[in-house]
Amino acid sequence: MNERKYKKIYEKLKCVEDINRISKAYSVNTGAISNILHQKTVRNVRKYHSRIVNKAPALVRSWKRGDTILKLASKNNFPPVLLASIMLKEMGYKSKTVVKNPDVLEDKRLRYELIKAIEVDFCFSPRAHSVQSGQGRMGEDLIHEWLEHCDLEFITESDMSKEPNTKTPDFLLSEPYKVDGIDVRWIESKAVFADEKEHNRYQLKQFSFYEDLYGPGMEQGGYRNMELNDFLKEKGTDEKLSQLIMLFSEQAGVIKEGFLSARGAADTKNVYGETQMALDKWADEVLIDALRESRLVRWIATEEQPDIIEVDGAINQFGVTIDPLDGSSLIDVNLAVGTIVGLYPGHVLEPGNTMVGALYILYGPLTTLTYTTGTGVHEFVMGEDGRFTLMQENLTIPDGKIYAPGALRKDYLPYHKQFIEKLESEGYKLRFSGSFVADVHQILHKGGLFTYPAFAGKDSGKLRLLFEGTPMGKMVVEAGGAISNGRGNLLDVKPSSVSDRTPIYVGGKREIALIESLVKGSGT
Ligand code: AFP
Repeated sequence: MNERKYKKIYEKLKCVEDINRISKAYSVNTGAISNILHQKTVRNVRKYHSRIVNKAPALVRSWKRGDTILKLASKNNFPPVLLASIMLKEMGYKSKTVVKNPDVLEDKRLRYELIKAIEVDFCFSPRAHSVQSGQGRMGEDLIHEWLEHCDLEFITESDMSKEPNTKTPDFLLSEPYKVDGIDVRWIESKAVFADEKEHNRYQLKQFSFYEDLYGPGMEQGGYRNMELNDFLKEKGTDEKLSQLIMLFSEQAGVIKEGFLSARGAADTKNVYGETQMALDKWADEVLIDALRESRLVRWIATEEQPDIIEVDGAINQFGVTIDPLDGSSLIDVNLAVGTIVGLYPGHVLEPGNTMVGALYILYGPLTTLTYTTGTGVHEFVMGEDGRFTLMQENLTIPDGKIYAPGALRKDYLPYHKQFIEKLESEGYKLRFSGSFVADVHQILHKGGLFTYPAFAGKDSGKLRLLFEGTPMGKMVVEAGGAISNGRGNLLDVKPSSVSDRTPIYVGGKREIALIESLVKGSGT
């Protein structure tokens, strides 16, 4: 982004509600825009802080006359939580304690208004603070990973803090490392990129000190990602749909808790006659209970249930399809598994192209949640606090050469054998884990194709249309790829029952066009 554009955006940005509009107007991603708003807010705080402190008695009087904290904050162009803290101090409260726990306030109005201020303040609320410290840690983890990846020797701040001097950068390199022609000796991670003035302040206060001690260094910032809830709001997502997506995100941690306890096979079979894994059943119960309790959906269909459940007293008409734990047979060998969810405006026995969204939660080295509601595919990572923050927005499937072929080669039908041999002749790399969700996640990030075809004796293949095919197909299509049953778009197929199986080809458009032409040419 050039300086002129940056300055224009900086000028125009007033509040969180502006982020989406300005992001569209300047085609700059929302993460960067919210970063600039954060910079501007910090700048305003520096500029007006002492004036607001001096005004504290007058602010408290206005509040007593009926002005709300939010109104006073917007009138003074000052972050609500900071303004509230200054007023609380003026009223004789220990502001830090009260802001951390507003329930200690006996004054109902003050308590209510403080909670409101905390909810909307995206910069100075305790939650914003925990998000930033989480992002700061994430940033340090990323640099740590990068330094190890580059095989560089370094010591961290915590190692250095054992030394007598007080100020230490996050990382000190044993040998200088050339970055843009400069011999970098230290790296500092900043959770949020600062604006020019703020940066000059760091320079004065911190970096010049490191430079004197260690020589040139580097600042790495900009991990300001949004939390799932904020991101959904900012994307203008339908509120009811957002609530539903948030509900699933909140179950991820609960399901993970079962990974250690619910191991091995259960003594029951599902509608397909397959032995259920204890974790399948655990995840299934967790999700159905949460959905029933919330009444956010009317219809629930899961891979572990024989029939579609209708929820009593549902407050919305949504229907959901769930594969509670895809690849559950891999749990015992500690490979990535996931939860797959399809979101329908009503009953679920409808073609995939009627869906209002889809998501999957992948339990791998990281726990990630990827969703679409028709405006791009966005990926979030679960932090230590169990919350999801943005990792990548607007995922698009790249051209790539990974193939994940299900079924046994001996059972391949002729057109499919031809197809696989063609991909292999073009140097596609085989990556098949046994977990559809994990394999398609890889394809979504690296390009190529996943297939579980029709095979000898099984015209409809193995995988489930409703619980596996359409939700992951919706994601891949939204990311610029395609899904097919070999004859046409799988999202056009209307299911006849929850147990429908289907041949699946999902991935890049080129690969899908190739298999569809081979099937057509085979005349079968
Ligand atoms: P489970 O959920 O029963 O482990 O099945 C996984 C799956 O449905 C899908 O995720 C895999 O791609 C496929 O089955 C693996 O099938 P094979 O075991 O026949 O390779």
